[in-house]
Amino acid sequence: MSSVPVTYGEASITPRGDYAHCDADYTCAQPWARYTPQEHALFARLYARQMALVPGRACEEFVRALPHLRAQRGIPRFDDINVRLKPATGWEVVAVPGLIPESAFFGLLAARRFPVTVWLRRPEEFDYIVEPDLFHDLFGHVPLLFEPRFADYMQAFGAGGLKAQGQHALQYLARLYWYTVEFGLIRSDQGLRIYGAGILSSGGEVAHSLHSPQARRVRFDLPRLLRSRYRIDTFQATYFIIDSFQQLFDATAPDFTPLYAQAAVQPEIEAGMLLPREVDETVGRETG
Ligand code: HBI
Ligand code: FE
Repeated sequence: MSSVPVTYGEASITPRGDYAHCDADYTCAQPWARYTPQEHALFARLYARQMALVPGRACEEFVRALPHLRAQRGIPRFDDINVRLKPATGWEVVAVPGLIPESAFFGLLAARRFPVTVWLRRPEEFDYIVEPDLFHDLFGHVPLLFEPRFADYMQAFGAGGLKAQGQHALQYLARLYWYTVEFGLIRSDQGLRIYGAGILSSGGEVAHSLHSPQARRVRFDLPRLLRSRYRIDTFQATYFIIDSFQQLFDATAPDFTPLYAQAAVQPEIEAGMLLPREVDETVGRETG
């Protein structure tokens, strides 16, 4: 299988990784025995950095599920995580060489199979990497697959992606994925909390997402979100806040076709912009 350029966000990336040995569905074996002590140590350093940041900022469901990864001391075996994940929500972690074409990606999600990249970033990429690597996928995405409602949303998102026709729909679904699964915030009794994997796996964006006065934080509104552009190479300028994972799951229930048609005839909204009369939810709200 050759590595084909994959759209990731609004960019097209020729992914890193060895695609020569993956199956037709892009899954491959996790080369666990080949990870070096240096890679295990780098993974553990990334884990420790995030563990100093996420308590009190990540949603409770994420923090509660983290121990299931058993990843404090180094790279876990995906099969070992699946022993706990499968009974919890029917999901399993599968290994992939890296970014895969949308159709394959949606197909895996629809089957409750979450693709986790097998390669880990280099030490010099400790602070920032554009492409999703093993740490981003495993630490950022897998804990919330233990949360039943969110797990159902991820499966519904995959099924929706398989139904989506044509590029425009994929562009809108990419925005939905970006502004929820990757960079979503959620309201809690203690204030705003993070559930987006792109934030939770980032050294700098955890604080930025909750506290930066440069960012806009608006309530989740699907038609508005589908018009919202984003950047993949900077901290986000706009964050969407959901009230609950149930709200997110319910949003995927209706047929999206009219939503795509509506978004296609309305102007796009640049990242960081507010619509007239749109409230920035951060103002005056305890975001600690
Ligand atoms: N492939 N392995 C992998 N991981 C992703 O997060 C991913 C992908 N392919 C496409 C993609 N994400 C995005 O374009 C989604 O919005 C579909
Ligand atoms: Fe991701």
